[in-house]
Amino acid sequence: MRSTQFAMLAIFAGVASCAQVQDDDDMADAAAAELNKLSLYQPAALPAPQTQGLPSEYLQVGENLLINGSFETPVLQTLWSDLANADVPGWHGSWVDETCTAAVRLELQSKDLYSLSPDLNQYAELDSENACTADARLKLTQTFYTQPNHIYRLSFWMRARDAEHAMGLKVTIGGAQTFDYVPTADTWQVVTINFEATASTTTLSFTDTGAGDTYGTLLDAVAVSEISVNTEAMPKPTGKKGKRGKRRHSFEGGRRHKDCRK
Ligand SMILES: [Ca+2]
Ligand SMILES: [Ca+2]
Repeated sequence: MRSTQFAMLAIFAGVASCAQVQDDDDMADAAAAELNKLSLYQPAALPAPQTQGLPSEYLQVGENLLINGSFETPVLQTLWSDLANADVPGWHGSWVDETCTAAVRLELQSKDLYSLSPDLNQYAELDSENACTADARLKLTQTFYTQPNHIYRLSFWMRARDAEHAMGLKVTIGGAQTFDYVPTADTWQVVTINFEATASTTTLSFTDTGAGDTYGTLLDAVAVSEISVNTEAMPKPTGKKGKRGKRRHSFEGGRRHKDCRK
């Protein structure tokens, strides 16, 4: 009997403690529900410059975490240029042909070269020049800081340089999530992918998977932004004190917050 009473007390204490956690965590629960409205790893493609909307008025997209995502640096003095890695801030290129020991060249083009109306003035082509062979396809990567369990949005513009050559683009996020595309030559498309970070840094990569023939996939306007919850704009939980409502945060624990269910 005594042991039963002890067990009952322990259960009651556990429930009370759990209730307290939930009580303190009401706003986080509400924020979690907003973030859970997002579909992860389900790419959407729209004609540029349209971007996919957010499923809740309480969700907001933060600043772009990438450097030189629109390939506007350096400013080209010619209609196109093959540049060393060191001359293109933010990005690191490597040859798809890993046996090629020639110095990697990243190709940037001006909007005036083919009048393709990119984002701002310049964009990248992922099948470059000056490789060991005609296969000058590139893998472009950039690594940025993230918070595990927080939700981010990747968006980028893609287009095929022409319709006569075989085109392909592979996108990876954090090395684990991979998406394959066949860009078309008639228009820029904006691809949007929501993802959940799993580490304190995340690496993004774009690899040309078409034919290795110096006619490649065009890439522009790459952005990664955290999607957070504007809890200040949300209705406050009833019967609580006024200490709630952290501003512009992705509540502690990210999308999958802890709860008390067994
Ligand atoms: Ca650009
Ligand atoms: Ca090609």
